Amino acid sequence: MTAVELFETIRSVVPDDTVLMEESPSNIAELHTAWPIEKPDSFYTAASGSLGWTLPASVGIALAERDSGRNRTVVVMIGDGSFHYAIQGLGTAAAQRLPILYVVPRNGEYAILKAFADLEETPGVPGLDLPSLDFVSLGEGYGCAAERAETVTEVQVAVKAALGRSGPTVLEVPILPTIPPLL
Ligand SMILES: Cc1ncc(C[n+]2csc(CCOP(=O)(O)OP(=O)(O)O)c2C)c(N)n1
Ligand SMILES: [Mg+2]
Repeated sequence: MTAVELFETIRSVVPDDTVLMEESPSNIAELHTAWPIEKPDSFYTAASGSLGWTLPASVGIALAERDSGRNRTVVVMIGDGSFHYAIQGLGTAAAQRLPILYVVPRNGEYAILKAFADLEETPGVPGLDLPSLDFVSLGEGYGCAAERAETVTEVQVAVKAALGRSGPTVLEVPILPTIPPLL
């Protein structure tokens, strides 16, 4: 599945007033293609580009949705690298029974840093691959429901299941890795 296919599939299943959050650096263009932001207060990301904001921020936003009675669905697109910068927020989301859907577009790498390496003409930078990470185990370890989906149909089924839960879900989806041009 491509990143665009993944994002389009999720957009087609969740409610129209869903709050979208993002920390998936190499896929931002695909996300905005598949999921245009048309309403105020419906999209959140870190303006600074610093990793580790979105996951704990999603806990705050979901708490506010519940406390205000607005109860919009919160969906977080978070890269397989970015996932680890403030992962302990998953424990709070689980303890507070917050129905957040965390989607991990798993490309197996720090793709945006490979793009920077291309831009800087520095081939072979070490440490930019992320093999053998098990996001289902990580999610379950923090008390979340967790699934892995590989096809459009599997993603649709998994998202519908997540929407029916009272607590958080981690959904790992392998995607085709791409290195976006930065210029
Ligand atoms: C706190 C912090 N540390 C390091 C970085 C540098 N950095 C920017 S993007 C990135 C990798 C993100 O990887 P992933 O979430 O898998 O997204 P992908 O690029 O693969 O889409 C890193 C380490 C940063 N922005 N903030
Ligand atoms: Mg990645």
